[in-house]
Formats: sequence, structure tokens, C-alpha cells
Amino acid sequence: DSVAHELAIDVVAGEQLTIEKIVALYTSRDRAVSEPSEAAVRELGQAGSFEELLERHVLAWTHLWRYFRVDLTDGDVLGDEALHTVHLHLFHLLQIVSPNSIDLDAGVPARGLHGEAYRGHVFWDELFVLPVLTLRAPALTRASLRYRYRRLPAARRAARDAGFAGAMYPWQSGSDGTEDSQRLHLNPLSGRWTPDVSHLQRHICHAVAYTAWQYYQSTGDIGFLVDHGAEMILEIARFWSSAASYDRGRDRFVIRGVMGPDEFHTGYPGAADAGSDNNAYTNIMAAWVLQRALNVLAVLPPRRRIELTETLGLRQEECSRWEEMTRRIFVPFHDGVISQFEGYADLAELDWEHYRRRYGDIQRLDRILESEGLSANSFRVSKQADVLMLFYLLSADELRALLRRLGYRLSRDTIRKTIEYYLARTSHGSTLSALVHAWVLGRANRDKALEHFTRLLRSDTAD
Ligand code: IFM
Repeated sequence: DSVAHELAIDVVAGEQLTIEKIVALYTSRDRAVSEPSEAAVRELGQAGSFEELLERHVLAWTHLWRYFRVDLTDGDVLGDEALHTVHLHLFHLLQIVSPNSIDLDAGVPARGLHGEAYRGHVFWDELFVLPVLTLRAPALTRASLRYRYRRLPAARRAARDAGFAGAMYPWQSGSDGTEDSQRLHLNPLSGRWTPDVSHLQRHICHAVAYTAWQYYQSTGDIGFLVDHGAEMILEIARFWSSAASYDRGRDRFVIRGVMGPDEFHTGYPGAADAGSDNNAYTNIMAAWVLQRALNVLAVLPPRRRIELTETLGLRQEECSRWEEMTRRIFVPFHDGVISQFEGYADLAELDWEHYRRRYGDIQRLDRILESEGLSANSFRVSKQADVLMLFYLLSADELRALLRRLGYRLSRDTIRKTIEYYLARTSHGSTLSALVHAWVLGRANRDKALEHFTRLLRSDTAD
């Protein structure tokens, strides 16, 4: 289970002994490799001394840092600690995704290389990571998107097996792109195992389509779109089209039985079926994806468009349905705010003060409630930004235009009220929550935004 090296050396009291150890690591999955051990030995033969290696190492980081260094102009407010922590996070990020990983078949695992939680699984976290890379080293984003492209066949199989069309990316996945989400969750507070339906977070598909489109928009890399991006976006659009059903009574398309980014709500209180209906983030972004798929078809060079539609068997009726859906997907509202999902307003309000007083740290309210014999499903409580993800990914103008096309009006007041509404009902049980809130509040409430930003920075260094 371990790789070790024992050295037996005669030492003399008072004399200094320095040991230099240089390691070469190869696997049979590396590119341009025949026999890994031979490659490692060859590499060691030409690696040079520790000093020489260090020099090359420092040079490589200097090059990366020219693109990635961030300075905080508001140093007085945030202090040196904040800057160091931002740099620490960038350092972590670049250890996971770097020029060294471009030719590897590597995704963006949630915990990077710095913690064993999540077993190296890949979730939707690249949605937050790739924008940092795209503007500074777009080749890194392209490599990560190609990792997703190579798993398109697995996503197609998953969609087919679940009775859908197109490609349904897995919520948690590892090497081969199949769904690896846990099916049971242990609540350490109660010692009970409860069903885990987080695989219903179909919004992972939005993350793949969004990052692919955003990469294309930021770089103008039409080659990527032609070879890889278009196919992923079209297949994801197809999935959403098949996951939605037409509700005649409403004359709207609805998407049932999913989980939003807020992982507390696994279903309706007491319901046998898992998932919620018409999660606003899922539905609105589905409309966004369908619009982008139509854009993709419009910007592809004609020959490639024909090839792709032939290969995918994409028919005109399907595209007409997509167009129709961008005008008719249902979005729930209540009390002048966007509802997290249909029926959210029927849930009970939680006595937040009582829980804060009683437990102090209430980030994992789901576990606290379960240990009391209750369920987060019954309350208006969120683990992390769900509706507010819309304001994270889209500008107010974009969101307004999307909703206008769907026949809904989004006033400035609705935006303000929606943000305040969910802010008051979120426990920030995931660090992603503070990230999204810092960004969303940055537009209107900078003091609060700073609070979230500082909390986020400390999350890895202070606990
Ligand atoms: O992807 C996240 C999820 O949104 C919240 N729980 C942790 C996951 C991995 O970071």
C-alpha cells in the first residue's frame, strides 16, 4: 500500500548530511510512453540535480503567475491574509489544472488534490473554475471540456437508460463518466443512513453546456465548437427537450422530479417520489441551453451543420420544439419572487433564531433536522444558492430577456426581493454558496458581499 525508500547511512556527530531524492513518475496511460519503468529510469538519468530542477520549477511557476497572479486593491479592508489566501487558492487550482494536465484525460475534481472527500469525483464545480482559466490560459479550459466530450457516449447511454434522448451527464462521476453518486447518506448526528437522490441534479448538464458556450464566446475558438462543443450542446439540448413534458392545462412545458443545486430538498414532504417539479434554475437554464443550441446551429459552417445534423439524426421538428420551449417553459413565482421550485411557498418557515441559538453552527441544517426526526424537505431552507445561481451565471439583462421571451416580467424589484428572500433562508452548507453570494451581492450590497468573500477565503484555512 505504500511506496517507500529506506536509506542506511553512516553519520558523524556534528556533520551535516543532505539527502537529495529525485522521483520520476510514469504510468502506462501517459502519452508517448512504452514501458513506464524504463521511461522513469530514462527520465531520472537526464533530470539533473535538485538545484537544476528547482530552477525549472520556479521558472514554470513564474510563467503561470504572470497570467494568474491576482492583487486585491482594497488591501486595507481585506488585509494581507486575504491576499495570501487568494494566492493559496490559485496555487491549489493550478496544481489540479495546469499545462501538465492538458494531455491527460483529467477533469476538475471537486476537492482537487488536496483532500480525499468526494473520492476524486467530478461534479459541476468546473462551472466555477473554468472562467478563471479561460481568460488566462484557454488551453486549460479546452482540455477540461474535451474531458467532458470524451464522456459524451456515457452521457448518451445514461439518457437512454433513463428513458430520455440526447446526453445526460452524471452528477458525480469518475474515470468512465458513468453516474457514481452515492445512494445512501450517513447523518453523523443521528447515526442513520437515509436515501441519497443527489443524482437527480440534472442541472449538471447546464454546467457542461454553459462552460462550452462561454469558452467559445470568450475565445472565438470556432474549431472547438465545430469539433466538440456543438455536439455536446446539441445533445444536452435534446436531453432537456425530452426531459420536459407539455402541460396542456398550463400550455407550458414542465420539468418534473429533479433536484436543484440546493441539496436539502430531495422531494416533497411525505411524497413517495424523489425530486421537485419545475426547479426555477433548472427550467430557466434549460431555456437558455435550448437557445444556445439554436445559436450553435446558426454559427456552424454549413458543411459541418449538415454533417452533425445527419450524424445526430436531428430533425427540423426537434428544432421547432426547442424554439417553442424557449417561449413556453414554466417558471414558478410566489409573493413577488422566483420560487425555487413549484410548491416551495407551501413549505413551512423555519425558526432560524431558535436553531442558531440551539446549535450555533447550522450550516448542515438537513442533518440537524433529520436528527430531530424532521426533514429539510418540509421547510423553506436552502443549503446553497439555487435560484441565485441565475444571477451568478447571467447578467440581469440576460435573465430579463430570457424571462421576457418566456412571457414573464422580471423587474428590478423582483430581483432585489428574490435575492433578499433566499439570502434569509440559506444556511451556506457548501462553500460554493459563499462564492455565489459574494458575487451576486457584489452588485448591490458590497459590505455583505465582502462578508461572504471573507468567509469563503477562510473556509479552507481557518477550520
Ligand atoms: O458540487 C458540490 C455541490 O454543489 C455541493 N456539495 C459539494 C459538491 C462538490 O464540491
